[in-house]
Amino acid sequence: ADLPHLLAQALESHPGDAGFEVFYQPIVRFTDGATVAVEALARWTSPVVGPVHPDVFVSVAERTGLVAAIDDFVLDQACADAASLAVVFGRPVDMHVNVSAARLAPGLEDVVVAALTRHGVPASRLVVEITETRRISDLTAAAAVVTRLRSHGIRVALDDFGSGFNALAQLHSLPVDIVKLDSTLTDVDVAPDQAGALCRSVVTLCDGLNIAVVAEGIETPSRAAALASLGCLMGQGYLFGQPGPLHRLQPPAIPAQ
Ligand code: G
Ligand code: G
Ligand code: NA
Ligand code: MN
Repeated sequence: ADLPHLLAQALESHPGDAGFEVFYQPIVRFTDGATVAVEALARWTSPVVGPVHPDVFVSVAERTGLVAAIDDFVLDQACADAASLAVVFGRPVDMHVNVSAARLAPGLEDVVVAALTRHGVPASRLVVEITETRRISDLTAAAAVVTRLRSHGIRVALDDFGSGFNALAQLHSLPVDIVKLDSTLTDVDVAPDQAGALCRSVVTLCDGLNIAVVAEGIETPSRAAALASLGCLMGQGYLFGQPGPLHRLQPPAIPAQ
């Protein structure tokens, strides 16, 4: 089947009626295991070809200029789900949404603020993750958009930090609140080594800039312990939870007395 065509068809009306849904994955504080936030992630089961891997449909969408439609659907659904998420976790949690770096242009602010307003979600609950698959060509223009978002109290994160283009130049130019340390860099052990030294340096660098660090790809308790010992406060990964639909995010059952 012609995936670009199927994707365009799915996104032209209401993506939720064409197999798109939003999964959530917890972001956890290492010290006490509390879920501080969830990341909203797009999933697509095409009515024609079945489940399509997100790496596949996201890259097709980016090539065909459709990724904004996915980002906007996920943003709106995440805002619509904010109240239910607060019920699941017993208190409000922050919500991270991905926004393609190509989307860092004037107009993004209006779309994001409109979604928050539509669903009555405070700006302080939202984190916009800049997901960079292409080089950000104009960092000055991108920084202006980041500043506009932050002027509303929306926080901004650099996603997959360290895996892509120009990580330090981005950190130099973009006034972000959070860095998400890419899983290729969090493959560290408790034993001191070069990988650990690199993680520690990124954490120190971010501390100096008042930027919080979330370590991605935390799959094992030893990795969580290593990152925590390197000064990282938060992590995300299969250890803490797979991405899943809202109805599968359940608080622990109250044990029988
Ligand atoms: O969730 P998973 O690791 O399978 O996602 C694969 C890739 O797709 C990741 O790079 C992730 O950031 C990206 N992705 C998932 N949901 C969205 C989305 O709503 N918008 C954008 N731009 N990228 C997304
Ligand atoms: O690029 P981004 O960080 O937005 O991608 C998030 C995606 O990474 C999730 O949707 C999920 O599919 C994937 N992911 C989440 N936790 C882990 C993990 O512990 N290990 C691996 N390999 N992938 C993960
Ligand atoms: Na990403
Ligand atoms: Mn992300």
